[in-house]
Amino acid sequence: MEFQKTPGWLDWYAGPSTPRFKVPAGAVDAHCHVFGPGAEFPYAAERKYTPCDASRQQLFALRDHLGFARNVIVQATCHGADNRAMIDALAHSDGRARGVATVRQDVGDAELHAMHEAGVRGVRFNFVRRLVDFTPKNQLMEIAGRIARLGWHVVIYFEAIDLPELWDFFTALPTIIVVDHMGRPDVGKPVDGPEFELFVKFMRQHPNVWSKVSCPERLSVSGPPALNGAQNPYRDVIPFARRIVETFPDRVLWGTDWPHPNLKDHMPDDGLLVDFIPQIAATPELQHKLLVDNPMRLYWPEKS
Ligand code: 0GY
Repeated sequence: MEFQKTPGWLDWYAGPSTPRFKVPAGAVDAHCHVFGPGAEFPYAAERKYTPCDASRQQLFALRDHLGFARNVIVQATCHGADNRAMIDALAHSDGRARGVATVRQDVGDAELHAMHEAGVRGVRFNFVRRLVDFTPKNQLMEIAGRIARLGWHVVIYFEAIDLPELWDFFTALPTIIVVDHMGRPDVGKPVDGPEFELFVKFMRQHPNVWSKVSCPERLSVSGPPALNGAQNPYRDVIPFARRIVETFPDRVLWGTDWPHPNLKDHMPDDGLLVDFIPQIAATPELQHKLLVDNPMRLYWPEKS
């Protein structure tokens, strides 16, 4: 099947630099996606964007280039609840990838068990309006109850401004909760201002809440060096990510977010994203927790 990319869509960066920062042995890229290829795994009818293809082979080549050992592949909204591309990637990873799926309320127990066998360890609930039509919360809560029995967790994606309204639902979830991209703070606001304080409180009051300190390229207002000559790429995101890493060192994860859906201004060099890590996790100990200990405890507990 032929798919026409969404206008303005940028392809992922094909020649990433070799990072100067060497990630620790066994490091996990805990947030990345596969897109199609559309001819083999068609994009979902209900999608809000049509991406460029980004195959498992290309993802695994990037993993090796950047020095990572493992991936956590998160179902992207362009595939809806059809998890075949993600599961195919898990099946071809030699056990080096685990997955986070999107499921509907009518998913069967046999299907959930098959996904578990394939390496799925979580479901993603998405509350970002430009990406999905919302699933009613009672349906999500029922899904959460079922996947809790498999020992899975829930990954949540939302904008900072929506946290107050979603708070009661999130805090009632019966599993570990992993927040994508620190709940998308507005980094133009102060790191100790009321909006980000609410997110810190969310993590402080609820020890089952983890956060990905990922996506500086998505959150940054200052942008990368090529755009504005800044010394520090994405420097405005650093205080936010650093605060979360230093306050909750045992509940943070990091990922490239390759192939970077929906970026229209610039496409990050994944090598530079890896070089960003020491700015948000300043010591070898913090880096090891972020890149190895924490993701292994959550996704490969049998090996950690
Ligand atoms: C991300 C972010 C985005 C998209 C998706 O599943 C998706 O389509 O997650 C976004 O557009 O902010 O984490 O990949």
